[in-house]
Order: sequence, then C-alpha cells, then structure tokens
Amino acid sequence: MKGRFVKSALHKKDFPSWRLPEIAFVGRSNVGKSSLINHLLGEKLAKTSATPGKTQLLNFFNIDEKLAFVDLPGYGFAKVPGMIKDDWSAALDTYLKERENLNLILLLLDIRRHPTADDQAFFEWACFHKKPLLLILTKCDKVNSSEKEQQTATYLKTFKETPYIHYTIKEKSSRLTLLNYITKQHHGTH
Ligand SMILES: Nc1nc2c(ncn2[C@@H]2O[C@H](COP(=O)(O)OP(=O)(O)O)[C@@H](O)[C@H]2O)c(=O)[nH]1
Ligand SMILES: [Mg+2]
Repeated sequence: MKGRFVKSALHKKDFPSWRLPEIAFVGRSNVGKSSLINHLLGEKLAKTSATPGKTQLLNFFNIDEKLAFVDLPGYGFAKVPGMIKDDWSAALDTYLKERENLNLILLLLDIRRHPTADDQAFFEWACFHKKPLLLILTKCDKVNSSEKEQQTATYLKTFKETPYIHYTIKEKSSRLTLLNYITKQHHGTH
C-alpha cells in the first residue's frame, strides 16, 4: 500500500475531483488520526503533533490510485477561536454530507478516555445519514488488558452494535487487522 499526499482543502470546490472510494479519519484532536494514516502507509505522510488542534484542513491522500484517505480536522478542540471552529465544523459537515464517494468513516476514540459529547453527536449524525462506520480504539499500548476490556465495554455502551477494532501504532498486527477490514469493505461495495 503506497500513499501520496495530494492536497489540503477546506471548501468543496477545492476537493479532488476523483471518484476514488474515500475513507475518512475522524475524531477529536490528538486521538491519533495522522499517526494511524502514517502507520497504515508505513511512511510519515501525515503530520503528527503533540500539540492538539493543528490539522486545520481536510488532507487528501491517494492510495495506489485505488482509494483515498481523508484526514479530517479534529473536532471538539476548545482552545480554537470561535470563527475558525465554525469554519472547521462547516467544512467537516459539508464533506461528510455531500461527498458521494465517501465509503467508510473511521471514528477514532482514545481507549483511555470516555466518549465526549462531540463523539456522541458525530456518531448519531453518522447513523442518521446511514454512513458505514468503524470505531478504532486507539493507543491500546497505553492500557493493560483489564483496562482495555473495561474501557471497550464503556465505549460499546454508547456506540452499541457498531463494529470496532483495537489499535496501536506499536504493533504490526493492528495494521493488518485494519487493512483486512478496509479491503473487505472496499470489495464489498463493488
Ligand atoms: N503510545 C501511543 N501513542 C500514539 C498512538 N497513536 C498516536 N499516538 C501519539 O498521540 C499524539 C497525537 O497523535 P496524532 O496522530 O498527531 O493525532 P491527531 O491529532 O488525531 O492527528 C502523538 O504524540 C502520537 O505520537 C499509539 O497507538 N500509541
Ligand atoms: Mg492530525
């Protein structure tokens, strides 16, 4: 799997005009979206940061000319000034609502935390629009196995029957599990 960064955009008119099936990476700032993209591609294409709220645009990646990844602005970052935040939410909303080639949404959730109001609002929105959703419980290397189990149960109480996987960028097996899911999903739609 080889990825190529294509562009960053905020407005619909600037989104790539391709018809490639897109996989969107969504979640609060710092949850690990860029790290996940880099881990999948085995290359540092997406910018990661220890400072939350840095990704301000939608970043489009072309994957082997077959599919695309879209790294979306992190939501729920309180320190962003009101105006910018509104721009972000509008861009996110437009993309998610109107992008016809959006094939799968990966909703990233930090295994150590609890669902936020934004996570829940996003989940309800995705269900309402019948968008295929996969939960990625990130940073699993940061918890022990009983915490992992407990936290997963907490998340599933909120996100019910939604399919999910555990992820850590420290292990290759996470990557394979997700790639397997994406490939099946991708083929399933043709
Ligand atoms: N230990 C650990 N740290 C991670 C993992 N995934 C991401 N991080 C760290 O979490 C921070 C935020 O990651 P980033 O990918 O920039 O998050 P984004 O804002 O959602 O794009 C960075 O310091 C990453 O190194 C993981 O699986 N394990
Ligand atoms: Mg990022």
